[in-house]
Amino acid sequence: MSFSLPDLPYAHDALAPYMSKETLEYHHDKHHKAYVDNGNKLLEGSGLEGKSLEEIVKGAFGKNAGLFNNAGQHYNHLHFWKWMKPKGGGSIPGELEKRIVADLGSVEKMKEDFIQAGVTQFGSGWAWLEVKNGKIGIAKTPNGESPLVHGGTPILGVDVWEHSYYIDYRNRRPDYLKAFIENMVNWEYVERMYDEAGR
Ligand code: MN3
Repeated sequence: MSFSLPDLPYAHDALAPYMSKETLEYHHDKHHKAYVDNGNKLLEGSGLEGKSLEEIVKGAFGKNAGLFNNAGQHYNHLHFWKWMKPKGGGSIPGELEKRIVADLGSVEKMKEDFIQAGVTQFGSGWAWLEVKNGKIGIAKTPNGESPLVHGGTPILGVDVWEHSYYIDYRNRRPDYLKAFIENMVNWEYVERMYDEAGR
């Protein structure tokens, strides 16, 4: 396989005012494209050609840093665009909400802990809701890593690299994370990934 850049599933200005057209033009059209282009160059001759994206990410982790960084970020961003939608946030589908309450205490606690994970990820990285050992948990990872390479399956992730929020929020990462969880998340897509991760 080779990597390709998908179109955004909405217009560049569709997430405003929480995430601007300018941010999405840079973040999707330039940053994500660079991961795709560099990933394709580094995939050649890596021995992982022909594998699925998930297999490439796991296979390159700890062995081929250049390929891992670009393929990992390609995987993270493919889902990141779908984890958001216009008029997002709001209510969580019933079955998923029940599991969040059972595993994390309450929806409010989940939101607090998710934001805290993003705030405390020093430098670049991601904060996550993951399924690990059959339970929903909160995680954070540096750079292009994700729960995929730490024994979990991501079901929601937020990019806390400065390129994701600096145009709109400057240094106010907590405000960006609050807007993400309250106004941008596509919970139906989170539910789909949760279902695919197995119960
Ligand atoms: Mn990014």
